[in-house]
Amino acid sequence: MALNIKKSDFVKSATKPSHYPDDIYSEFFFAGKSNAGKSSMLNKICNRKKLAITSKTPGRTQLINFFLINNNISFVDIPGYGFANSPKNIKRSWETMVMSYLECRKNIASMFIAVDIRRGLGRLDEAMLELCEGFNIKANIMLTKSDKVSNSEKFKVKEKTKNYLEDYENILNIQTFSAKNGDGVDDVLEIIENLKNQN
Ligand SMILES: Nc1nc2c(ncn2[C@@H]2O[C@H](COP(=O)(O)OP(=O)(O)OP(=O)(O)O)[C@@H](O)[C@H]2O)c(=O)[nH]1
Ligand SMILES: [Mg+2]
Repeated sequence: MALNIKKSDFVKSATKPSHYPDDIYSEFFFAGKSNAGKSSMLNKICNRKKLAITSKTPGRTQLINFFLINNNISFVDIPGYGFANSPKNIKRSWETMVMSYLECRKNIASMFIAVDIRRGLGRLDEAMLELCEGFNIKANIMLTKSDKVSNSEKFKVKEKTKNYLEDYENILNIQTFSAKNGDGVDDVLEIIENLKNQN
């Protein structure tokens, strides 16, 4: 069964744990390289245009943004990593923000990691996967912007990614996704439905 999202609300933005909302609901967070399409994915699955702010300018999401879904599931849009020429102080504040999120948050059910299908997995995506493995967080790889490539290319990248990640034990799913044509939306909703009561 797939999750039916009837209601989605922005709760708050935070930079540190003392500002987070209560950790009472199963939480799914959206990570990925800057500009990979995290915020667009969140909006698409909630069927909302501007719930999370999206932008052509990489590095748009600079805070940890919390959303409440159907009054009983939590979604979190975390800042992207690795936008070109990001200065050292931004890198450091990203690390502090994300590390403390991963360390403190007890209600994390799973993560969705957005990877632009035209670029494929990068070094920083692998670092993120390893980081999550260390925290025992299961990951779902979303190959985003799939509307930009042919069906055969979609298949090819998916298989390649699957083979490449064979040794990772914390990968649950590898899916293509498009915020433009809805590819993968039902799969994401099904993944969430299946995981939401497991932690
Ligand atoms: N064609 C196409 N464009 C997309 C898709 N998803 C996102 N985009 C575009 O990619 C750009 C970045 O999207 P965002 O959702 O803001 O990306 P993000 O990962 O949240 O970026 P940061 O918050 O900066 O880390 C925007 O111009 C979107 O319109 C998609 O599925 N298809
Ligand atoms: Mg964003």
